[in-house]
Amino acid sequence: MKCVVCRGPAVIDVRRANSNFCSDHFIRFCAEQVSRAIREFKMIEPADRVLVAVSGGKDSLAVWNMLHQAGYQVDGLYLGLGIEGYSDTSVAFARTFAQSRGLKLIEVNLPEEYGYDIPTGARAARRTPCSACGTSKRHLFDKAALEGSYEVLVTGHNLDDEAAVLFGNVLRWQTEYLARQMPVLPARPGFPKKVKPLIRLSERDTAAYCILMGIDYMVEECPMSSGNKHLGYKEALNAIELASPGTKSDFYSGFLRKASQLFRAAYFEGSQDPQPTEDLTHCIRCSAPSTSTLCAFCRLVDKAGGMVTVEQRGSSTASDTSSAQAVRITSRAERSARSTKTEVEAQT
Ligand code: Q46
Ligand code: ZN
Ligand code: ZN
Repeated sequence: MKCVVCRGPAVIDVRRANSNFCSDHFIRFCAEQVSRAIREFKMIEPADRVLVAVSGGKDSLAVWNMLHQAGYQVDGLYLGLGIEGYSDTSVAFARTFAQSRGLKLIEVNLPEEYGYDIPTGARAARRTPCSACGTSKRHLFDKAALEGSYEVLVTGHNLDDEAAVLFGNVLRWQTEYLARQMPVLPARPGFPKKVKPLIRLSERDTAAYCILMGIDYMVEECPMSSGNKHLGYKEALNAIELASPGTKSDFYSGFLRKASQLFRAAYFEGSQDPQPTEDLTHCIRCSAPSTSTLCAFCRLVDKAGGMVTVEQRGSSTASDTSSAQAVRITSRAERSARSTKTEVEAQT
């Protein structure tokens, strides 16, 4: 297997691009895909101050590293969810990455600052953990970006994530969600600009990128994710992709090029802003934009806050792995959306 660029030994095949790459050219390929997405969708201007939402996983650390290497001013934001056996470890990966590159990591801790963790808070509020988590993340990411005067909030959603969401929206013809599914949401009063620079890279790409760059990341998925329907959609799309490489990317990029504006036109009468603000008022407690007197986050805090006693949580050290010099990515990686790193076999 030879690199399509330099004819040296390849370490990874990217079947959707019908290409094999050596380590250097794969890293350049990833950087090019990110810069293409940024250019095409006008995601980030050179002078923008950028905040990346960091989970300690491969996608958020990869995008943070790529943006930093591309010369953007980019800080990280970690939200501690208080999930036992997960949050302590994931924050250690985020801290280790930030320290190793001299980057700023802002930390917000739900149990300490708002009195609930996701499992107990969700139970108290009679919500699913991911629903309570989503409300908390949206509110606290927006708040941190606005309070820090960042121009852009970046998330690490990749091609697999976006294709799975699209698949779910199409299966149920959730046309309003289809109208809103964009890799860029413009800034508007009370909300920062939000962008997804990894839409041209797969999970397998970001895992390989991290290993080749020596970035240690949290491999384990959040324990609350089991039963998440998007994991099923990812598996279905991976099966299709295995039989017909490139389908996933065509599905998502074709939607952006050919269909998304039709849904937006139907819902928002030609407006480029897929998040109309006219129905919004302000939360009387936190003044965030809201459709009701109290915003969804403040209602959640009312029900869930005070559910945990704050205890000092020890932070484990970032562990193990990846001093890998070369990697071989097996085709099994295409079959699994859940444990990509276990599918990347390090050749030490
Ligand atoms: S962190 Fe939060 Fe995810 Fe865990 S509780 Fe669900 S939404 S699965 S990306
Ligand atoms: Zn090469
Ligand atoms: Zn509020």
